[in-house]
Amino acid sequence: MPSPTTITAVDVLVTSPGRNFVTLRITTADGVVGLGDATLNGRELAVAATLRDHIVPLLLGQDAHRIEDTWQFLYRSVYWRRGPVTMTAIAAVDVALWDIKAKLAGMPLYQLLGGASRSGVLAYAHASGRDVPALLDSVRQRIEEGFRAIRIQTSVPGVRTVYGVSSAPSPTGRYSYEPAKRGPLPAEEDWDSQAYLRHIPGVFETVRAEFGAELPLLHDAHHRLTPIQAARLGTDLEPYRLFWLEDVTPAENQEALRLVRQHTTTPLAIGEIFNTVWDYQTIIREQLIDYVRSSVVHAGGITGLRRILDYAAQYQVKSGMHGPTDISPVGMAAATHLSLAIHNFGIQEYMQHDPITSEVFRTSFTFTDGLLHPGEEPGLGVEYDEDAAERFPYERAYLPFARLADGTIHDW
Ligand code: GCO
Ligand code: MG
Repeated sequence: MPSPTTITAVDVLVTSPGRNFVTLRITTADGVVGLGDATLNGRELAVAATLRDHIVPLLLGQDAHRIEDTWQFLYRSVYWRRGPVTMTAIAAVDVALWDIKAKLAGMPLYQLLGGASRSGVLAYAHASGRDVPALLDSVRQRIEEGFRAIRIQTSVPGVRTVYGVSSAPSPTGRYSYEPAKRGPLPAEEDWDSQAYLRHIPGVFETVRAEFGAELPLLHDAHHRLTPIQAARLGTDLEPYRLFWLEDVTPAENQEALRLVRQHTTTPLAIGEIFNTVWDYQTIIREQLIDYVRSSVVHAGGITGLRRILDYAAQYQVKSGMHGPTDISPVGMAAATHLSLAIHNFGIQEYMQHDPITSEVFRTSFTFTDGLLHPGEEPGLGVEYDEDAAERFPYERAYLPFARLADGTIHDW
């Protein structure tokens, strides 16, 4: 007879309601079900295969209560530790086990993580426009939807397609930018850093003039600048008092931020592509950043991200968890529980999924007056409808890549 908390079934579920998602479902002998998000945009099936072929056999027969031991076992026993595929797979297991533990405790997950440290989680929305009037309309719309913090992305004269800006206005007015395009090959975009650096400060000047000094504004440079260019941008944006400037340089070079930091007081955020606390070692210890962008999904789950955030807390660095549409509703729910509980919460990205996504994922988190709240359901508060999921089979989709005018590949 297995004990009631023995893991008896583990399913890797791939579905595509509007976009691709990978979900891990762990079931115990007593029939308690936990969900984890295993979505890695553009490489979904690599994580699904890691889970299905290598990790599921290790979980069957184990005790679902042993979260820390399972995390350490999966991290250390692989030998080829770290990396996005492995850490996303570990995250999915970790979050599913936390979901089970919280359900068994009869509590929403945030209670197990120490209880609420605040009444709700400040969320920022995306606003974008192909020109400045369209951008101002987009900001107005997000404010009407209740958002109290807004990320600004805009087209750049002379550049055809820019990260974060929809190529056509959505008929519903909904912000519906989705960079991973379905199709056999990735889309090619173009880029010009000088044109971008000339254009962006004027955009922020106009947005500030229109919406006043108090609205928190954010911007994502999406890994495209050299350190000295990034320093210039940070300096030029200082009059507009950004909440943060994100991913100014390619994230893998931690030392690059030393130069940026020497030149500007614009707060910096980085880390959505990081996987472990080791990726943050230099930039947190030297206080080169202000916000940690890692999500629960790509940084080893609640267990992995909490380690990063506890380290960050010693240096007054706060959370700014990644929350684009490629974090599934399961990942968003996990983020909301963790954000409610930790002390060093900063802000939470909330891009909002296409309404069709809710046919597969039923969530209990709410968004009111600019704040997310995870709700009071035991566990994560997410249910997965497998029948609905089967109506949306996986479709290959790639993130785009960028080339400069002379054909050189650039960071996307
Ligand atoms: C953000 C991110 C995303 C990424 C996407 C890639 O700040 O929200 O930069 O939009 O581009 O997650 O999969
Ligand atoms: Mg980003």
